Amino acid sequence: MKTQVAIIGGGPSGLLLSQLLDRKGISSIVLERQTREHVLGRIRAGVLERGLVALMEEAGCAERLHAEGFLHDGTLISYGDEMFRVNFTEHVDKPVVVYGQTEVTRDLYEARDKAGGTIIHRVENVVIHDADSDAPHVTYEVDGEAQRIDCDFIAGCDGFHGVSRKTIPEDVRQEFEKVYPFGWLGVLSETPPVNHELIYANSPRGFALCSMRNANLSRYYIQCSLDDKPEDWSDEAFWDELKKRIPPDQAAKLVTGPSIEKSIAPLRSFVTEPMRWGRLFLCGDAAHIVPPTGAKGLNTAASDVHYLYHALVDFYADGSTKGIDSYSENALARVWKAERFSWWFTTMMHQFPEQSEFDLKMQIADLEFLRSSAAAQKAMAENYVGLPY
Ligand code: RFL
Ligand code: PHB
Repeated sequence: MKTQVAIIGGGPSGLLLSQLLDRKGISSIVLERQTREHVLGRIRAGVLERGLVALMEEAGCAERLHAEGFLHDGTLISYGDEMFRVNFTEHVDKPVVVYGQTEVTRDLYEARDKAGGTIIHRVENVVIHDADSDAPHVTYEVDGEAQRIDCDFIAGCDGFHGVSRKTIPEDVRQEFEKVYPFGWLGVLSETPPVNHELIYANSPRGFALCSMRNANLSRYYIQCSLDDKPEDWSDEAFWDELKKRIPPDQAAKLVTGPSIEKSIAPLRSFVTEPMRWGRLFLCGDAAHIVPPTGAKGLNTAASDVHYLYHALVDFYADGSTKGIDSYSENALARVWKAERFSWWFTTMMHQFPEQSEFDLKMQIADLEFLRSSAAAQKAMAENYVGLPY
């Protein structure tokens, strides 16, 4: 087979890139290891920056997002007996949209189907060849049969555990990592959200987050031990613990119910440099991971897609390699700022096992400053709604 861009990974980055390229007449083939049902069964991000919404609009996939997504123009932060609000629209005149990654992915799959796009599921043993030449190709197996795609470029959109990043030779690749000593236990339940805005809670018992998907679908998280297993936590134990970590007036109105999904995610900050090697470009979680506290993972994946999409469109329009040559630098400049924000917010909101009394005082001082300073709130709002591309 032949295509212009071979895309490895059919998560949100890969699908969005494929759909955007198609609308500019650039062909692509998406290779995905899992079934579509598996990809759509993963419950992940919930908060979309304006930049991602704009890309979905450009991709022709934003109709349902606009009809069903919720505009949030602020968020709540609690600690001790305090709860305060950071107002996004007042400080930076931009809201975020609460709309699940699952729905973003579903909308993109539908658009690719409608356009007759090629997405090959259940691929195995994907190998990238000659990415540092002018004629790269990808081999893989599907149903035990060997296949080959010849292409101009390869987009590595295959997440943290994919093959693309590891294709870049070790003497070229640099990795930067911080692993946090805790995870997030997440529960999805068909109950009305406790508040119409998200609540990020710093409690002496550990972090908690109250989020949502729609008027009758709530998403809650609590900080947990890395040794915990989802099955160790009964629904009752989860709700009891959540109530102890959020302000009492919110706990009193929390509607509980059976969980329809329960999972644990470890927290990590990770960046690989460079994000380009020859004709291979890394996008999204394949190149970087953030702890979910700042809601930046999917949004940073989207900014990578933006830079790569424009670089490829320029290349196919007039042979310009300017965008391609600056892809890694442009993408990384924004990635590192998202890393900084996610690390800062995570550090301020969680309990760390080795935390000293001094560290605790610093957390409270950071929170007090954020509560009382318009400048600090503006900086938080600017980062949360998304830095410009
Ligand atoms: P994905 O979604 O991991 O997709 C990669 C795809 O590649 C496939 N794959 C392969 N395919 C072919 N061959 C191989 N060898 C392959 N290896 C892997 C995989 O099956 C998969 O389908 O990466 P992508 O597209 O870069 O998207 C990144 C986002 O999924 C991720 O950053 C976010 O979910 C992070 N995240 C959040 N981001 C936000 O912006 N806002 C949020 O509110 C937010 N909340 C979250 C989150 C992530 C979470 N978890 C579970 C880590 C909340 C949580 C709990
Ligand atoms: C979510 O709704 O899943 C969510 C929201 C905000 C975050 C992380 C996750 O910071």
